[in-house]
Amino acid sequence: MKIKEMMKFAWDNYKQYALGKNELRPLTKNGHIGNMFGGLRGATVVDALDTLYIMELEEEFQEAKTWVEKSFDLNVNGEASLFEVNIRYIGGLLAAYYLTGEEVFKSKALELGEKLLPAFNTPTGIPRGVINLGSGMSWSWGWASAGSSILAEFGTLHLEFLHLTELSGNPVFAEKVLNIRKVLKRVEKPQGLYPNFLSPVTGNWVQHHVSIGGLGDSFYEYLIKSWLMSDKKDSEAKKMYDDALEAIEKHLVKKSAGGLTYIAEWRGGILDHKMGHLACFSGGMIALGAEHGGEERKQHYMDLAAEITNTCHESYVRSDTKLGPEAFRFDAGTEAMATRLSERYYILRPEVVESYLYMWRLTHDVKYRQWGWEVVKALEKHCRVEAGFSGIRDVYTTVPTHDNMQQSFFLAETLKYLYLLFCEDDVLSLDDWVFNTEAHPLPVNHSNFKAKASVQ
Ligand code: DMJ
Repeated sequence: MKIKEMMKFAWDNYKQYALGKNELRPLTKNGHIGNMFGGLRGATVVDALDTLYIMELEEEFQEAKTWVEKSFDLNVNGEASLFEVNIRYIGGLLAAYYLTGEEVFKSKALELGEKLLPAFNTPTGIPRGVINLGSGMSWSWGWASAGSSILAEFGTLHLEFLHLTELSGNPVFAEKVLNIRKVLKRVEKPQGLYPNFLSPVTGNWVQHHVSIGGLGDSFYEYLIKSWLMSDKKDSEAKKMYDDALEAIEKHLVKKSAGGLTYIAEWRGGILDHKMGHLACFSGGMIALGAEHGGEERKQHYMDLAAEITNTCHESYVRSDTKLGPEAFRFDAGTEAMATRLSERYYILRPEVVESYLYMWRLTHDVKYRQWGWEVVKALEKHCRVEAGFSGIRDVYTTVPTHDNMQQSFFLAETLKYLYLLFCEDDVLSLDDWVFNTEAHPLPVNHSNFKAKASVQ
């Protein structure tokens, strides 16, 4: 199948030119380390493990596993993003463990999980965003206002941390994330909305910026997925999700003059009529949550999910490359297109195909497969280069302007979601698995669950 070939191509080039670095630079044919993972290496290896396994790229999976066994060093120093390490490394290792039953993935996940714990040593227990994995020192991002922590960062730990407790028998991981929820339940929500910046010292909001895109996004995703992962027992998470979505719909969901439904951003009560590529995951999330409401509610949310997914598809269709920009706007006569030069890029992000996958699984409307195939063709045409896949700087021109970066989430998410879109529903069934925000599958806590649950 075509998408399997794309994965093999992405992996082989990473292996040849960048194995042990974090990402491949496909134009210059070398590796990129970056500063998100605090000295950890091999982000692409760990992010790719489960995709290689699911696609039955056996030799390539063994190569990746051998690197984890022999070269993945956790005794590192440097500034790491708690969020990124959790979603990519812990998520990737946990998924690899659950799919294969191989102990090495479990022990690395647990060891790394321990190293993240000092970030929670704050007056409220809300973790800070940056941690030195060697010293355990932690601090807030310099760019986050007044030393605040970010909703999408501290709100995107729950799934992985519950599994760390489950696998280690150590309650500390679950305690940390349950405490985060307690703080969030207690704090007053303006109009029922959750702003993106919270002080880890006082537990109060620092700025009233609300977004279902960057800075907010996966917090909402983890609420509904916490409920699903608990086999629908965690009704507190479901209630928080339902209430949040209701507030979002009331205050943020809008329809453009041309009839496109979108989710705006909110700055202290003023709407910014912009939707980020990141926000396009929400079509899939709303559909996933809708599946489990009452009949009327369910139809309402399925319609909303379909409309948002359609809008995100429009942001792709209206570009010359048929790939969508980083952000698109609905103002001054613009509909679903970027208006600023700085928002025209596409960095191989997954959110739009992620929504196609959920919409396909939940409706079986063939248009979602067709839309996914449009993306496959566009990736091949505009992002495939001699030594891998690259992001592009401007989706509105077909003259190639590559950014020389093969993001690890392209292998973890974009290719995985595209592949699953063309598989039968029982390959990683949504009844048995939830995908973390980096598309790493974690098993639903059915009482009869065993590690190495079958993928089929
Ligand atoms: C990924 O690391 C995750 O999907 C995250 O939730 C958002 N950003 C990237 C992909 O765009």
